[in-house]
Amino acid sequence: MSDCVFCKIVSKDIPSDIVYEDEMVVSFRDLEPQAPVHVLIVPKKHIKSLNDLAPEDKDLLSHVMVDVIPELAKKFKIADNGFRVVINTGVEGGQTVEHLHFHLIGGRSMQWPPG
Ligand code: D5M
Repeated sequence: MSDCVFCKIVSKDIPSDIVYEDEMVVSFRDLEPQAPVHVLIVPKKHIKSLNDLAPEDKDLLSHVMVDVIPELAKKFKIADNGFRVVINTGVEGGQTVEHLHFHLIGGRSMQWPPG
């Protein structure tokens, strides 16, 4: 999508601090970090939100959960102490960028409930 900021990061049309990339996803540091470790995992395919997944996206989702998040958690040394994965969805879910993304946040104790 030509006006999507995360598509522009995927295509390298705008810069980002990329920490991981493979054929399905790119991961980069969040511009507004909420913790010592805060990276976004973004599918290369433009999917608007969790509401817009199709059956063919199952491999992508399992890749993110089974491969990418554990690898990044190890890379940033947050696997043992724990971390949080957040998928804000829609207006009331707090989603501000309409391209599906997973926040991987760690390096401090988290609060519950979220704001
Ligand atoms: O989260 C969207 C997140 O995306 C928010 O934490 C800021 C981050 N963001 C927005 N633009 C950029 C760029 N260009 N680089 C890195 N991070 C960015 P949401 O869940 O939609 O509220």
